[in-house]
Amino acid sequence: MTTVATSVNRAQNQSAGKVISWKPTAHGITGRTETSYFKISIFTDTIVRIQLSRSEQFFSNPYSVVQSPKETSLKVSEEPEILTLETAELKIVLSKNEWALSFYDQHGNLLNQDDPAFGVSWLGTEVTNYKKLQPNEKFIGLGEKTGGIDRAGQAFTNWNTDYFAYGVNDDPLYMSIPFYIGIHRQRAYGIYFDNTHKTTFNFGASNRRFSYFSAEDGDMDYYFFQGHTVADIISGYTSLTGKMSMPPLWALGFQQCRYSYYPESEVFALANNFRDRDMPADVIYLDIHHMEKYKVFTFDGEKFPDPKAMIEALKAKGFRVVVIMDPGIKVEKDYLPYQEGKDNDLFLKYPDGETYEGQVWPGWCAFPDFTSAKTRQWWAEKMAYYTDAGVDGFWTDMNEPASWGQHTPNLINFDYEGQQVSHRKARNVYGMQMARAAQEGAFKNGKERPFTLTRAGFSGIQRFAAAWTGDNVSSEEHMMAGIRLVNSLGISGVSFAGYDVGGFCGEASKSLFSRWMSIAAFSPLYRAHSMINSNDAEPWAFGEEVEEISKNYLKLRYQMLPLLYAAFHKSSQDGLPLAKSLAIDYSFDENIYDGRFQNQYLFCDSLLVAPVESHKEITKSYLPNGNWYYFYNDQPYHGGQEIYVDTPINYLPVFVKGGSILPLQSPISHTAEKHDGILRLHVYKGEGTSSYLHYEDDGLSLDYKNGDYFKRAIVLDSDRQILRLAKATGNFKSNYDQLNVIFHGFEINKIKSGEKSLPLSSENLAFLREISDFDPLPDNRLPYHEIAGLPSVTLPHYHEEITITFET
Ligand code: NBV
Repeated sequence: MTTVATSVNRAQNQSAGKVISWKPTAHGITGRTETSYFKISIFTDTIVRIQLSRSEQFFSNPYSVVQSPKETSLKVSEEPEILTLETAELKIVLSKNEWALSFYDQHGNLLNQDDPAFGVSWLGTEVTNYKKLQPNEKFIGLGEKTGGIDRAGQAFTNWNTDYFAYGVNDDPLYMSIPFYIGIHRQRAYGIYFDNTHKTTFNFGASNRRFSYFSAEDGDMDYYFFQGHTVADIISGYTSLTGKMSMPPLWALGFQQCRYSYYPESEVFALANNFRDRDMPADVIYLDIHHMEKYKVFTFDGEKFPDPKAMIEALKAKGFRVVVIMDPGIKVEKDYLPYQEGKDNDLFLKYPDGETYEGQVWPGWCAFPDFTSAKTRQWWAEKMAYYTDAGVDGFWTDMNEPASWGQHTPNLINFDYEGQQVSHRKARNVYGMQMARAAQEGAFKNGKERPFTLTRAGFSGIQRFAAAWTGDNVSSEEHMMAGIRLVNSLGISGVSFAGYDVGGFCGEASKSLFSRWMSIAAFSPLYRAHSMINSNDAEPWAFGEEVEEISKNYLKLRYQMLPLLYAAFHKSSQDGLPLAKSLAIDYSFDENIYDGRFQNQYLFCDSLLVAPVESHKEITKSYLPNGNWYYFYNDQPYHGGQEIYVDTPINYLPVFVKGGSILPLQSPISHTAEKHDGILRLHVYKGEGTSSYLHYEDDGLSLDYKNGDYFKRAIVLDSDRQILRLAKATGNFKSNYDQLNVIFHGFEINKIKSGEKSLPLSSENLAFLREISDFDPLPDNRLPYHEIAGLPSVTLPHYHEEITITFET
């Protein structure tokens, strides 16, 4: 390996300099500049990888990218001052006098441009790419980052950090995703910086010349995405770094956690409470007290004398159990996992070969090197201890990795798939590799889909686990911040995400808890959690009114399961999130970035959720272009305007997008319970045609991969008044046998299926049950709970191909 630029002045900025030579490669070009080696590789017509290194050998991250370059129609041409690489959708111009790239779309519109003087530069080992700030450029994404949705004017660090009770503007948190999208002049582009060191992203903080991304060390190695829409760019990023697989259906239900439920009798009491109170739930968590002295792969024999029997009994009540796993392995001579780790060389080590030890819950611990395949396999095998006992889900905590003192020494060695690197390069991927091991271990239980939840992660984590936003606080601002964190994770490939409902640290007030329960009913992951030594925080612990409100939204969540499940399926295919920041579909609408509206999001593409603090009784919401219906009473609104909405504590503002097809079912108390067999299709009048892809499978096994699913397009033509349910594909028999179509916004006198007239009925509908005893609504406000006289029709055979026409 040779290194260029031996006379580097490490105290001063040194740019890549002039392009000295270049030659074509199979997918692009490679060459040298005055101070570095470079490679440009075309992955697809819209995705290109840029690499610059000061050594002849390029370093890469083996963990995140799962796609390799495809055949494209690349054309390379040279002029005296520039080199041009062109695909069907992207033009890249390299200035040869001083390495600087400009990216254009196929129409010649400028998307992104290096700072002409600094382009790619080094300062010591630190490598940076400076990009010219574009007029009114907005920046979204970057995963689990606090702050507003537009990140312009701010800077962020990626360094996975255990941050108890973080502030709503603090940085960095637990997970690093160095991917962002820039938006300007009605256009967007994406950049994924594939460097796992500590990185900084500056979107015009403390300067007005450039944005930049830099890494403490390693190569400049980034992917550039061109797309017609922000959604295209996210799909591009998730085709590069992978998509989540279908989770088990039960993971979409309500999940109850606490630090910690024990002993066994308390866990049973919890389960019984949910069932006795008729509050739907699917998951109970066992936090660190389930272990003996916090030792992973143990159960405390006193607290949990027979875990297998307990889990079986919980399953009989429709509950799945998730256990926590921390990476630290207690240093204890006779503790088998410790011995095995030592004997088989599975732990992180100092460069002199001594095992690295840090302090966590069990005391002094050794840390499995999850960046080694051997260690991951061992860990996955050890998990048989849990899966044999019937545990279905795994929660990887403290995997930044966290330890007392919060300063893992940088010289610790990590295998990093044989690259042998230091903590500086490996920290950010450690948590993701622990989640990967956990997923492997969960898979070993046989035929069921695993559910894994992780705190730390890096780009690509969506392939291995769902994510939650760590130790948040019981406050209004945290409730709102959590929404933005989840939406930002969604922009960055992580669709399955959530926050601790009620707040982990502190005590939620009654109203805060109520509101949080209702907002999170519209979060991909619906999980409540609270800290040790805090008040009880189950949905019935705050009194009757909160219980009623929680029950309402829990029931609604379970009614929405067909919608949610189809949305998970869609996301597993196109990589777009379920909780969609409005910046995805309404990227060029300035209003959505307004601080007052930036927490709003689209859920499952049809529902506009407008979260509001719990103490507010009225709020302003912004409806983007289109037509909308207030969810609870069908009041129609034109989009493109700000509106006032009443926000009594029992109603979270939600609007249905015109043209939506919302599939709902009868409420059930857990996902394995039978519903009434009727699929209720709510169709909302919009403009032109709109469609929805209905998806079902057994919700549990991997058989869907072999064609055991039921999938069909449902298309609504609002102008011609036709609803078509296409022939289903797949071998799975639908879970529903009857179809009930409910029409919103249409005036209908006659309905026909083919030539046959169908009996039209009129329905009075409530999405939430009436909370009659409290009636917190002031007298002058409408009770929203009833929508009267909606036309509806029932068909006996849901699975058939159906065309319905309706006449006014
Ligand atoms: O395992 C205890 C907690 C857990 O409940 C929480 O969700 C994690 O984020 N864990 C952190 C460790 C200690 C927190 C003070």
